[in-house]
Amino acid sequence: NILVNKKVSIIGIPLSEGQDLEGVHLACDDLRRLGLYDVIKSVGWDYEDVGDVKIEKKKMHSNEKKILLNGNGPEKNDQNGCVEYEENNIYYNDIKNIEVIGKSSENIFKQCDKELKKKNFVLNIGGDHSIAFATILSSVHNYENLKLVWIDAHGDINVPETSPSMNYHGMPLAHALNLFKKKVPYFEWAEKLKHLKPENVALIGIRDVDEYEKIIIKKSNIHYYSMFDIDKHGMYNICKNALQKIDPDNNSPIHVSLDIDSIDVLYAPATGTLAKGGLTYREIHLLLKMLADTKRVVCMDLVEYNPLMDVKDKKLHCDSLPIHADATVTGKLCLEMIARILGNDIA
Ligand code: NNH
Ligand code: MN
Ligand code: MN
Ligand code: MN
Repeated sequence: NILVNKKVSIIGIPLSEGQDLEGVHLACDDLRRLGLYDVIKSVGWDYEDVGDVKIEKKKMHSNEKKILLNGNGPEKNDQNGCVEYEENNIYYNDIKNIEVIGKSSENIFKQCDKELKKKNFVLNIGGDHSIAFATILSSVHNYENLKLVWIDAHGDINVPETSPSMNYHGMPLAHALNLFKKKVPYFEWAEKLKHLKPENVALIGIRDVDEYEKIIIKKSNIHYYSMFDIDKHGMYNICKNALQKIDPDNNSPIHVSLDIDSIDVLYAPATGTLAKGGLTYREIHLLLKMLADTKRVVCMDLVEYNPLMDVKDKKLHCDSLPIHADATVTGKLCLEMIARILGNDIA
């Protein structure tokens, strides 16, 4: 294992402003209550809970500066696979809650940076997927040649010009890849940082991708695997292929960004943007086990779990982890996945 400490830094990131629903900010406390610490200990790791990152409240401005784009609504050009934008009066500070997200992201970056420097396994519990811009830049900053496995029903690779919702949680992958054409307000702190390279990225599980996002994905040089690819080849082969593509030498550190909506609604009903036809219980466990078996995962984001939407679970005989008896379906799965990525080998 490249992490000799066998210690997990737990970072709670109750940021929910990247999407429209209440509740994702409760996930970290919910998992703490359901047995997060006992689960980590039960698979042979020590832990250090560094608490929650401060989420900055929006302040009122009399003269909010607006950054004007050159854009006329997204315009696609299928022939050469380019996405072109023309004159259109979209302002980057029309991204919903961009002040809260940008300022809080700096706090996230600093906290992750501090924990990664300890050579701990850094577990970032969201919050929505907005947190991933800062966590990934932090991993890129700390680990030479970092690889990223992004597990999601969605691409999260919209740029503001193509976003149908102006919700930032649909954009963090594009932002981390430096695909935004303009500077984003409140993200000045990140402008000089190293960004992610597309050839180091595998996107797995996609099935709900916006029209222009498809073009961005194809054009971007990232490696991507839709649900159809998983249906056709099976998760074992998909994961093997993805790792081979992003890390042919088998020696690089890996950041996993896990959106709970990648998993089928049957097994993970508690998330804001449900998309049918997702990963099965076995598929997500196999994927996480194969990633754990590399012994090179250094950081994981677990995002978009909304405890307010969760449903009651039955206690099953196979629930061997020390999870609280009243755990709900999605909450329990979150803890199982954390155990899995740390290397819970049996069954
Ligand atoms: N693609 C949509 C958007 O950009 C939805 C994104 N929603 C997610 N992403 N949950 O993981 O608004
Ligand atoms: Mn996502
Ligand atoms: Mn998603
Ligand atoms: Mn969606």
